[in-house]
Amino acid sequence: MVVHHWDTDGVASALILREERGEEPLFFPPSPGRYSLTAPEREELSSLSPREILLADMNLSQEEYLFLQRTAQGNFTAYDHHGGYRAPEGIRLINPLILGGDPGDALSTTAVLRRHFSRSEDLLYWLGVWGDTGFKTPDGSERSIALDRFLESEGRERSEFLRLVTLLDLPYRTGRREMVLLLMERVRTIDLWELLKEELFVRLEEEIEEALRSAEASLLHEGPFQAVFFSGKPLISSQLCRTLYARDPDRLSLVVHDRGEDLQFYLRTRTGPFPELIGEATGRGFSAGGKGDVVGAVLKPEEVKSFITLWENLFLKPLGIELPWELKRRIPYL
Ligand SMILES: [Mn+2]
Repeated sequence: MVVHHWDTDGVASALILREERGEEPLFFPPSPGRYSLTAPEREELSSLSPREILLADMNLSQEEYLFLQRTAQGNFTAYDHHGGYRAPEGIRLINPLILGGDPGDALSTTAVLRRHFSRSEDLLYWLGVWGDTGFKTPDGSERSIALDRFLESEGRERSEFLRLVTLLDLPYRTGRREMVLLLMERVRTIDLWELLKEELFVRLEEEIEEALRSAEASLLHEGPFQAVFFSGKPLISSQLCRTLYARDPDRLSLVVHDRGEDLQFYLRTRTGPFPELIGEATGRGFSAGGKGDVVGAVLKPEEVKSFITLWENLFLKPLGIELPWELKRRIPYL
């Protein structure tokens, strides 16, 4: 069984592990938007009695590592490239960032797997690397040129490759786990490049574009803010926030996604970074993070009020900004 992240790097990493084992695994991604397994997912996972479990592109809680280790009767290995956590005790973990390897091998989990299994820089490697780092890789850089060389050897255009990176990301963006599972079944039987012609993914592309359009239609300009408030399943907050920012980087770009059981908060500004806000928020037990000029948080309804107060005090006040009443009114659970 391969438990894997539901984004492009996670999907490509799961496919590398399938190749390396030379067997058909069960693919078991957690629900999109979640970085842990729900209680029913854990129950299902145990009931499948896997002989071996491989974890790709995710770091879990200590308790969850032990759960997977127990469920696989010790036949458990984790492959990852995220930093900022301790090596879980008694767990086989392959992660150069945690184990003091070369950070250059930690671009993506596909890069970690390439090194670990002595593989070539193939399509799966590049899909993971580009999924995680492509948006911040400048044209003309060494990595970008290496990608072009690879694509030339494959006889493919850069545009086809970029679309493939996006297609592997689409199923999770719908917010529906069954779509990720459908993708994993499809890629067992066809060549990855063939996905570009699959009807299903063209439909998903339209579904996500429609969700982006309708969310954007609610765009508000208030004071120094440009803000979007939306609800529903699609996981499009980070993309929306990046789009708003690109359009007008002088404004504070705010995206608030009411997901029913929780609220996703996204803020991107030229005046980031937000180390004080993120440090204080995580110190108080909020699920918050970010790097550079973006901060994100997933808040339970009962946490919204105290998180927004923290944000006003630690970030807005020092900049002399007051949260406009019209925006305050739109934040659910406040
Ligand atoms: Mn990754």
